[in-house]
Amino acid sequence: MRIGISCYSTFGGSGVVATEVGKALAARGHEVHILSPSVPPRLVGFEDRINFHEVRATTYPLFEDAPYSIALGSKMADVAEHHGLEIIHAHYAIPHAMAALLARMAIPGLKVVTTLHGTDITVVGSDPSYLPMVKMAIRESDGVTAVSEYLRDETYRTFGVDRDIDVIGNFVEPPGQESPDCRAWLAPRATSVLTHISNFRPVKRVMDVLKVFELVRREVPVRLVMVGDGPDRVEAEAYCRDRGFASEVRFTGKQLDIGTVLACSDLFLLPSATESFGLAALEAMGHRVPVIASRVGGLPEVVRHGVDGYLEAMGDVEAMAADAVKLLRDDDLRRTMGNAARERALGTFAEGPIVDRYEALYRRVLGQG
Ligand code: GMT
Repeated sequence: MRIGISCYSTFGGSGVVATEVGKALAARGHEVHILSPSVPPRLVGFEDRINFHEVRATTYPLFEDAPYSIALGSKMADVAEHHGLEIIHAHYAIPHAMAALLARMAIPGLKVVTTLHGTDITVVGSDPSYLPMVKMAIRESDGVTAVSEYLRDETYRTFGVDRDIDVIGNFVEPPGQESPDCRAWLAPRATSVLTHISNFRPVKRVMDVLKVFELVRREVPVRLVMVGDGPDRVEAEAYCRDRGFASEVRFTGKQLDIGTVLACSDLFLLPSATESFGLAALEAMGHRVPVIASRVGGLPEVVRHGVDGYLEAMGDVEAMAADAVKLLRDDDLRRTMGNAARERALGTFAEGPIVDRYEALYRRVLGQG
């Protein structure tokens, strides 16, 4: 098949999933064209059958903002026409699904598959300034997927659409051979390492990560690694300085090599306000790192409480800290949970069967399945 994949190139789960699906499809012999404002972080290496198209919205003095959605729709139509695309797979509804529907109007026969990732439904999509168009995009796409049952149900509840939505979860590949050298400088003198990875947006509740750490450090020697960047980083760094533990927290900024960080981590913290799936948690699990997270959204579909880690009420930093202390004091329990987490991540959320499901969906919308 010839497939166009549209996604954001910022660090974030939807761009990661889109790129990894594209790479997996290309490895299976399909021709893949990725359309994005810049090269997505996971699109590294030079591989056969995978092509990148940069989308740029030209400005003009009359425009208050450059119309990115129109530029994206035009690029999709152009690539579809000249490379014979059969499908556009839009990752994150806004604006990729709407742009794909415009391209479908321009290129008869082109099919549109939309994958809903989370905030495109739960935060941004339900905002009245976007809701009617998100609803239309869900209704009019030839195929729609959601990354968890929670997100599918939220979509039905919020938009009241009457159509099938396939649940196809996120996936991980078995980790490579990361060298765990970083433990020597991240956690000198046999201290443990807590890790958080996110885009530091309010929905991630990074201040809760720090509050958990603050409680844990009173009980056990520990360091915290904060990977990523975003609007709440400044406040988070200031908090560490004000509370006198800045030297124990490492803010790495955005990192491509999260595998090495996870290979040096003992526990992963994800106390989000909402999370449709929690790809970062799944990646930690793939590295045998137990997860302590909030019991929200799709996280219970990924992390089994008491098996792969612990789920606590959102904002309950005391319970999360108690879980962390328990696990850091009990190497056997931590190892048992880490092994269970890895088995689940690489079993239930293995790449192969999940890419099979996307492939089957493409064939279905093309009338081949
Ligand atoms: O807001 C974010 O966390 C980024 C967002 C994205 O679109 O990149 O992540 C969402 O999609 C990921 C991949 O499907 C999911 O694993 C995340 O849980 C989801 N984020 C939220 O629902 C907050």
